[in-house]
Amino acid sequence: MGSRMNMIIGCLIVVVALVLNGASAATVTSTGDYKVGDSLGWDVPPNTSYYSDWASTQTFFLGDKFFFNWTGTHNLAGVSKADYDNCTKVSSYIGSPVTFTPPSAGSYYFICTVNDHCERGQKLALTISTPNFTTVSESPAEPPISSASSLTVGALFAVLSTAAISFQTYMI
Ligand SMILES: *[C@@H]1O[C@H](CO)[C@@H](O)[C@H](O)[C@H]1NC(C)=O
Ligand SMILES: *[C@@H]1O[C@H](CO)[C@@H](O)[C@H](O)[C@H]1NC(C)=O
Ligand SMILES: *[C@@H]1O[C@H](CO)[C@@H](O)[C@H](O)[C@H]1NC(C)=O
Ligand SMILES: *[C@@H]1O[C@H](CO)[C@@H](O)[C@H](O)[C@H]1NC(C)=O
Ligand SMILES: [Cu+2]
Repeated sequence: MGSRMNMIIGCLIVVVALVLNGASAATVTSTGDYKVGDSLGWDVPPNTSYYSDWASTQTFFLGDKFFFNWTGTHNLAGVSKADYDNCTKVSSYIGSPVTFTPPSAGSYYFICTVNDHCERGQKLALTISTPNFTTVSESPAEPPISSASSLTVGALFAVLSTAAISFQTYMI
C-alpha cells in the first residue's frame, strides 16, 4: 500500500510538472516543500492565530512536503480534530526534525503537547487538496530558482526521509 501511494504521488508530481509548462522539475519540487511557520519554525508563536494564519495564506496539494523544525523543548503529535481543538495531551509524539508527507487529501492536525504550548497556539491544521489543474495553471509563474538552491532543498529532504517514514508509520 505504501509503495502504491508513492507511485500515485509520483504520478501526480509528474502531471503537475507537465502542467507547469516550461518549469523545471526542480522548481516544482521546491514549491511543494513548506517549512511550517516559516522563520519561526515550530515553536510557541507570538499569538494563537499564527499557525492558522500561516496555513490560510496558501493552498496545499497532495505531494507537498511539510518540514517541522525546532530546538528547545517541543514535540509534534498528529492528533484528531477533537484533540486539536481541545489541546489534548496525547502520549504519542516525535522529536525534531520531521518531514511530513500527507498520504492522501484531507485534513491533518498537529499539536505540541509540552506544557501549555498548544493552548498558546502551537497547533496546526493542514488541509490537503487534490491537485486542481485550473488552480495550478492560474497560479503566477514562479521566479526561476537556481539549481544550487533546488539541490540543497532536495538533499535536505532526502536526508530527512527516515524521519518522514517513521512519522507516517506513527500517523497510521
Ligand atoms: C500574530 O503574529 C504575527 C507575527 O508577529 C503577526 O504578523 C500577526 O499580525 C499577529 N496576529 C494577531 C491576530 O495579532
Ligand atoms: C532548524 O532550526 C534551527 C534553529 O532554529 C536552525 O538553526 C536551522 O537552520 C533550521 N534548519 C532548517 C533546515 O531550517
Ligand atoms: C478536553 O480536555 C480536558 C482537560 O484535559 C478534559 O477534561 C476534557 O474531557 C476534554 N474534552 C474533550 C471533548 O475531549
Ligand atoms: C478547481 O479550481 C477552480 C478554480 O479555482 C474551481 O472553480 C473548481 O471548483 C476547482 N475544482 C475542484 C475539484 O476543486
Ligand atoms: Cu512546544
